[in-house]
Amino acid sequence: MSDLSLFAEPRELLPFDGSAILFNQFFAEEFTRSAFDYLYNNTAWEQPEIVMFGKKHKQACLSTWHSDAGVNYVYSGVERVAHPMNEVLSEIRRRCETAARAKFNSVLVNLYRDGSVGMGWHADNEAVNGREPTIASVSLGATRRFDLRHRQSKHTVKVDLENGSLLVMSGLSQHCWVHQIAKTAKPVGARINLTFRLVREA
Ligand SMILES: O=C(O)CCC(=O)C(=O)O
Ligand SMILES: [Mn+2]
Repeated sequence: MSDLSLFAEPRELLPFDGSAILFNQFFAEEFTRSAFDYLYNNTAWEQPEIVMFGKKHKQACLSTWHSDAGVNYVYSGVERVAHPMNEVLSEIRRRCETAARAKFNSVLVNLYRDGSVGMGWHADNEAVNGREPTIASVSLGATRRFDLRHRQSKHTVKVDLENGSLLVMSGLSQHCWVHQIAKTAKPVGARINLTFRLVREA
């Protein structure tokens, strides 16, 4: 087997209590470039105010929520109003559904403008995601480090999420682990992350 094909092999990141499978170079470079440009320029980015420790803060990440089930998404005291999917999101979703062997009806689109923007420790464990959700996370643009930490043992897994990668989290991963994108002082460009989910109407 050549070195190149080794890179393309999906890799399980979690040693126990759930699954997080990383597919590097899942999307071809040409596709990622046009998808990034389209989403960067055509998304009506929002900067929601979240509630942390009883105080309102503007979330550092710009983002939008798209759902063809029309389901609004509530987390950290904020309600994200559902926008329709567009063609680029639908195409990426189709490819994720095949790899993840799961269905998705919604996606949270996040823009990390540079290294000063991160996302703190959390799990995607809101009831609207359902029990043991499968979540497909696509990275476009700059590489950023992604950390997973086991809630009990504090075992930590650190991995670079590169342009064109797909990370499929499932099973107990949202119950037993938390995850983050740490801020970095290194000069990094913009990154767009898409997390596809299957949410249920209330
Ligand atoms: O940007 C990432 O890779 C993670 C995003 C995330 O955890 C989320 O949107 O819930
Ligand atoms: Mn998350």
